Amino acid sequence: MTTTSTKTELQSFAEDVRSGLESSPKSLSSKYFYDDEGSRIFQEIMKLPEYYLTRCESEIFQRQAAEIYDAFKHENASFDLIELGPGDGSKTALLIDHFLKQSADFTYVPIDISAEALRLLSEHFQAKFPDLIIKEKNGDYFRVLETLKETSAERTKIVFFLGSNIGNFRRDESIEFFQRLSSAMSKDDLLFIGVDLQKDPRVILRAYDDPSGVTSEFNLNLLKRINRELDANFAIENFMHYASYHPTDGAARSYLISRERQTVKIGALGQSFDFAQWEPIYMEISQKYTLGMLEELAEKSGFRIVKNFFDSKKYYTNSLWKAV
Ligand code: AVJ
Repeated sequence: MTTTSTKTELQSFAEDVRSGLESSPKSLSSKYFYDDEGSRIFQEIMKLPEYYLTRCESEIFQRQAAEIYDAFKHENASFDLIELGPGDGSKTALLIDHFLKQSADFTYVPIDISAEALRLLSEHFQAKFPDLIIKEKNGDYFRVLETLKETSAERTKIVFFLGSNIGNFRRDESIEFFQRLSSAMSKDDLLFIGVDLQKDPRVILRAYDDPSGVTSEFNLNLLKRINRELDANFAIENFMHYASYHPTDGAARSYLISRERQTVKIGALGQSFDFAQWEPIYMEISQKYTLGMLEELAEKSGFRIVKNFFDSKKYYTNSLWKAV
């Protein structure tokens, strides 16, 4: 969640930008949205009245913490709560607060690729919950899970992947992601994911096309990041945010559209890229699921659904899966 720092990180960023802009249609990977500024703008998005996802997940945790805890401890009295990409951890904090009040025997293990984000989260959580045992792990999700599988095999693991982050994967990518997770987990370990459900298409579209322009800023920020980190000259005002939702495949997608014919130079690649007028750059997918799709996804990737928790509008689900 910080500025790309090491040589290899910068190189893979450059490589990904190159292959994206050489593709047809052009694309950029949404995983690069979250530099410091991008993370700040995402916090703004979560406060938008149109962006219902965060509020739905918080409502589920606020109202159903007891039921969630029952489902967790039904499996095992003591556990490791492992969170993939915790962000600011504000939603997880709602559950942790309840678990501690129930004197639950658990350790909180946040995993993040950014050491700085992890440090801030741990400090904040330790101050907020003095009794919480925190063992933060810096690194790649799968590598960390593999080591945990060896070093603490006897502990039941409950892996959290919240905030509809799974929505940023294509269908095939999400199956691959969960298959890798299940092979890094032991039988009877649990997975707890946040998933945005299909609903009134207009409600979904508005969440990615807010009139205040915050989502537009979020997308354009990636061009600014490329300018800064890869020595490029994108003229930001020459691109505009465009969001779509397709009810037939349940996918919200966002694009940056080139308002005019233009050429952009990327110094770090020693390369220029031509844009036709109205040519799109495909930026992000935010997949929305049906319960049927979710069941199929669980089954194909080595899990079965134990229980789904819903918000009052049934816009969103936190789904508890067991590795089989
Ligand atoms: C962080 C992936 C859940 O897709 O809803 C929000 C990112 N993009 N608005 C989402 C996002 C535009 C968000 N996730």
